[in-house]
Amino acid sequence: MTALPQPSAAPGGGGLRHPDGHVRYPDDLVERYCEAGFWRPETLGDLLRTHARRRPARPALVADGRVTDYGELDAAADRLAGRLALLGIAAGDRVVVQLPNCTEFVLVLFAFFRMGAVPVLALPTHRKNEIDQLCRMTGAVGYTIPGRGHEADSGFDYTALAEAVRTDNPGLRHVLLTRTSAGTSGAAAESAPDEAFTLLDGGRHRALPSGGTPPAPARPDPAAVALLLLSGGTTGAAKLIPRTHRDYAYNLRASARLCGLDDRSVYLAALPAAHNFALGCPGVLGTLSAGGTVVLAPDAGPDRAFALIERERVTVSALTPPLLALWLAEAEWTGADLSSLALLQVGGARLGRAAAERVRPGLGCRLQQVFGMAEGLLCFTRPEDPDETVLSTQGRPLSAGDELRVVDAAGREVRPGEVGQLLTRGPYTVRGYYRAPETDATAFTADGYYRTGDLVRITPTGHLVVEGRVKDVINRGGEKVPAAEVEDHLLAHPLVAQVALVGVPDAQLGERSCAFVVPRAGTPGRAELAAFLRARGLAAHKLPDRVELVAALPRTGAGKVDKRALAAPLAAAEPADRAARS
Ligand code: OOB
Repeated sequence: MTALPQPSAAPGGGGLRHPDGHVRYPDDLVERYCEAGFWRPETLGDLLRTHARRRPARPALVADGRVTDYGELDAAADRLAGRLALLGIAAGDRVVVQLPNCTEFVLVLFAFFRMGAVPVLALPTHRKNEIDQLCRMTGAVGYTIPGRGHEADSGFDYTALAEAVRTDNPGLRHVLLTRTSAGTSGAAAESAPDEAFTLLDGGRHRALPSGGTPPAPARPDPAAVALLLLSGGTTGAAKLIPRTHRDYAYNLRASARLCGLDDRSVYLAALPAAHNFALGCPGVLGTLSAGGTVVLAPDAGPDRAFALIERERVTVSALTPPLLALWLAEAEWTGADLSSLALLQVGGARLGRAAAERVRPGLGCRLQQVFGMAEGLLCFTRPEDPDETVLSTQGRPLSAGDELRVVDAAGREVRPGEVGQLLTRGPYTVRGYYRAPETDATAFTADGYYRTGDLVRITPTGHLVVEGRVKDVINRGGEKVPAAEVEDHLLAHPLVAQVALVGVPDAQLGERSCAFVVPRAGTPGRAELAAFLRARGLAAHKLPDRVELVAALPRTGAGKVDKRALAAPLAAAEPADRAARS
């Protein structure tokens, strides 16, 4: 958006790769981002320090009725970092973190940030296939999972998963479990927060080492990778997004400022906090950077969320469109007092106009549309925007340093207001994926723009409207399903000769997946194929919602499967804007 100089051409995604796996920003932009004040010499581990020093007794986290104040969280993160260092986890080591929204999630994140260890953020719904992939891609030395107390909540045995993952990933030296009591009220209050984890060791639980005073970990370089986020993806292979301390610190600080967060703000983390939206846009970390209070909800269902909003006087939260629909339905008859809620962010998938219009009358708060991606770029409608803009656009870029191009299929910039693929770069958008030079060659332009795969148009006021996408990803209510990944697994089924996974419009989720299968023999049905994928360790949201058997897959002139032709009859049966009208 700003008139920045065009950098010299280099091969696509061909920036210099740092030994820690991220592609560096070119020197001229580093200088510019520092001079503009976007980047500061700060680390994510620093983020709590000021508030902890000034007002240690202020509540930082509320989870399951238990309050952790700033002083306590700050000190516990240091102690936990020390104990993890004694265990042998070092700066630069990767550790997969798979935890629901709970105190321990935030605590272990800060411990890793301070040690310079790099959390790899898995979602609670990920299963063996996804976790194996994360371990392989990162060479993770550790894996953090919920202990039994949490299992009771989710009904899933993460301990068994961890044992299986460890068998297939010998480099995985440590499995950290939240303690049985942690995350549930009762006994949790009695144990210090840094006692929140135990080690899983040959089927037994062992305490973390605590002998002697652990050396204070050296403060990481603000330019180093702080965390790895999972990409929603534009192609088949899973990809990780390396976010550095200073770029992510800017991401969350600028988001918090835009949303007007301060030390009176109370943010309800209803979406998984491991997802960029709820983590740093401004989310959990942005709220803590502003000195506010984070309320952690184990799920986003309206029952629990409304009770928390009333009890904790929540002022701000974030949702995807399908969850908003549930909240709106519940709000019609709930007795809960939602009057503290001032702002509701909605993003992750396209929000229909009708649902957008119901937010203020239904929930009594302002709506903010958010169009974002874990790769970086965030667009927000602003509090001061006219209603029409908030209802009909997905916002405008967060930063004056964000550069956007909208291009046609040949890569040429379209005329203002026309629809094209969005390309972007800026002070918090990555220049390449983690250790993936081949993907980078197509996912980024020669001059470092990320090809979002989203089709957008830009209004005269600079707001974006998302019109569709060119990437082969199904957006299932905000959860992204990379079609090629699921197709590869389905092709392994003995009865499947060919397959194409296609998104079809759906009133609840915006989109659901349909697998068009050319059978080799027999009639493989939905239940059988879903069970097959589940057994291969795929997360539930990737299982096809529907299976259609066909004699052949239609092809485009170029010989590729014509997914549009496949989806058309199903789309006609379920008009695309029905979600908007529901
Ligand atoms: C968020 O992040 P991801 O990485 O799970 O997915 C990014 C993709 C975007 O490229 C776009 O295709 C889609 O999700 N998307 C939207 C949207 N917000 C995201 N499509 C239409 N309308 C929207 N408002 O989804 C994400 C990250 C940070 C904040 C919010 C969402």
